[in-house]
Amino acid sequence: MERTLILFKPDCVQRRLVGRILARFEDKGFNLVAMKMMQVTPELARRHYAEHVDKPFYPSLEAFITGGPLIAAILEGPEAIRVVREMLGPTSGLKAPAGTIRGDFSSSRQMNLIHASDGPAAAEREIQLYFRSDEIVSSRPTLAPWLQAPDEQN
Ligand code: FUP
Repeated sequence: MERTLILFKPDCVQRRLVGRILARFEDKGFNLVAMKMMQVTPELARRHYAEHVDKPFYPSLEAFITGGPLIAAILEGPEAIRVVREMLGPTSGLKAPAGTIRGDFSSSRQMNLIHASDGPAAAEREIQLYFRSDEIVSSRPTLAPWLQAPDEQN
């Protein structure tokens, strides 16, 4: 089982797409273990996007991500980090194939609706950035035996 951080970015909240996109993750069988609405501060934005702070597009990215409320959540499931990234599609909504979230709902590189951690190290770092440990629940969903066979679960 893996955990990954996702953000329903401000464009997703403003466009009222949170319910439809959350439904895709629920339909796939992911377990939602934390969720909250918040406003990202410039300081948190700089920590989250540390690898991009010096890039020319950063000021615009910071204005966007701090420009309205967003919803942060943690999804749990087998190979969650890779599977969620594949459900999002490539960064730009114009390049993302139909059937992916960005491909179906976004026509922008910046306003691409959802963030998801891109690897195990990022997931660990980003989960700690957005959630305290007492904000994360630990419950095994009763549906689990109907989502994977016992010999597939580790
Ligand atoms: P991703 O991992 O797909 O979210 O994308 P990146 O880590 O490469 O970029 C982080 C965010 O920066 C993206 F969500 C979109 C934004 N971005 C721009 O706004 N302009 C660019 O040229 C590249 C990325």
